[in-house]
Amino acid sequence: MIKGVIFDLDGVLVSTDEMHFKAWKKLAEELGISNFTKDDNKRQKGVSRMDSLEIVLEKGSKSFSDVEKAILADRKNDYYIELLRELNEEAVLPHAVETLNMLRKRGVLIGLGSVSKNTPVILERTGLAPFIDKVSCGFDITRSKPDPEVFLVAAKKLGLANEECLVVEDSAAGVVAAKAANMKSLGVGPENKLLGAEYSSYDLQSEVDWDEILN
Ligand code: B16
Ligand code: MG
Repeated sequence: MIKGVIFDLDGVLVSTDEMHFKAWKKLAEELGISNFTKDDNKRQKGVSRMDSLEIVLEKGSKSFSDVEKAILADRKNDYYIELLRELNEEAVLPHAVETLNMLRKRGVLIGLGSVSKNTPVILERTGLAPFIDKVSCGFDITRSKPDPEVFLVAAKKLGLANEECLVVEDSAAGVVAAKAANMKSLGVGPENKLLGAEYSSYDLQSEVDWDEILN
């Protein structure tokens, strides 16, 4: 029986994808990489900041030392943080609040499993913080999805066994991480059918039978 649901953040509860894209695109252009596209950005979903940088750099021809790469990743994050200043509750995705309320009413614990180090800021700015029982984010882990660490930490913080948790994800890396954590998953978003999750739906309600999933 499912006693806790662990939500990914970007692309599941909030829409920050466009902000990530704009920030990476700005950095890419400064590096002389003019062909960084939304398809490249799709591959960055659920992937760590440093691994996301590699996806940008592989489109160019210059090589950089580890120190230079760390500076570039910080620069992108500065651009992203600047864009996050505009973030508010309008960025919360359809059915997110309704679903979080429904789960809480049913006594299901709610976890957050995101590799983003901007998770606390995003939860505050969107007003989602009060809906979440326990947060596992980039500050709690050393390995990014597809490693299961972020979900294992979330289950531990919720006080639940791994198999008592369901993961909700919009990225293939996140679904692989859930499987590795011995958790079933619900894939959402435009690619939901392609993610390899046990359940799939465009959003958090339209094709989801929560009674079936939870029991
Ligand atoms: P940051 P998730 C991921 O969040 C994003 O999908 C991914 O695009 C980003 O690179 C990563 O967080 C790190 O985020 O640079 O803010 O620390 O999907 O795990 O919620
Ligand atoms: Mg995501």
